[in-house]
Amino acid sequence: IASAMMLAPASVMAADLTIGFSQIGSESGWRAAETTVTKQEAEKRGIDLKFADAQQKQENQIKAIRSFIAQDVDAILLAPVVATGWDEVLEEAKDAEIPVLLLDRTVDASEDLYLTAVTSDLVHEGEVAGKWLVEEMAGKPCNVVELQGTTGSSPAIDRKKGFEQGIAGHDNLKIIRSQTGDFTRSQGKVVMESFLKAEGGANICALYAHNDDMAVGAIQAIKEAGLKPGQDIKIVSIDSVPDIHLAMAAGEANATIELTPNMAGPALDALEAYLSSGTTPPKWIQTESRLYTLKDDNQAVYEAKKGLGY
Ligand code: GYE
Repeated sequence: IASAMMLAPASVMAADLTIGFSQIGSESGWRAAETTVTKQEAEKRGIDLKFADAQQKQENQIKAIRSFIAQDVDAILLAPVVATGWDEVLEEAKDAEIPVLLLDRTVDASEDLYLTAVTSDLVHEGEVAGKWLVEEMAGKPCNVVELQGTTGSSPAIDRKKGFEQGIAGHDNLKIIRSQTGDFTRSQGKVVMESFLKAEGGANICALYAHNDDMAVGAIQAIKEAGLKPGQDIKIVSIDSVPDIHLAMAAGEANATIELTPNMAGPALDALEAYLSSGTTPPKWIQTESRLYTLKDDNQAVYEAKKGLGY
């Protein structure tokens, strides 16, 4: 990194920058919003952004990174679909002296292989969800089903861990089923249908979904089973996309934890400081999370968010 710093011209203006962005895909409304916002943030800075959509496949992300290296871009933004398998290609970027910045997910790789990671505290998000359910159930017995995010992704690992921490010590809450819905509405619906079939709706008291899109799919399944989402089955999820606030305004979901889609703003600010004045950013730039419940004006939140590219 030091050598890259020496090589960076004293005053690298954003207008000169060409940046490669390896995006996972568009599995959720939140992901679509992140793409929209990232393009806006690059535009604002006069950055030439090369965008690559991996359709959820790590091998496509690795190919995209290699292509960016071949093009000798100034930096690479990477939202890593899963946490493992990045060492080799990140070494290649390092050898090419191209800084890599991680967005919204982390990797199990040595910290010297990326400049910084801009993410929320994914464990904390799960913990907030768990603590909300503890308070909501107030000691009453509650069988919980869990829709996990993409297997092997840092949010799926950390949000599961955080939720378990949040409910620890409250034996009235029991996770009776837990399976991946791959962060999508369609899979969220299919897996929730299988939970309802296996357990019977009467035996399920709450759903914890690692993102709102799976919760929205599950709401459909709960309705088709003749049950009332938000009442017969309490629902807590994460992202705070517009449609979950629409569901909450209708009383069909109960809580969501906001994840900002603007990871690129802080990332590009850190990159510019690094390239222009050699300021090395912290390895983790944490974005804030906030809980929304039925106490909030969810219709107003929906109206405010619906135009932001979700
Ligand atoms: O919660 C989900 C998207 O990586 C934290 O990825 C992000 C997650 C987000 O599919 O909607």
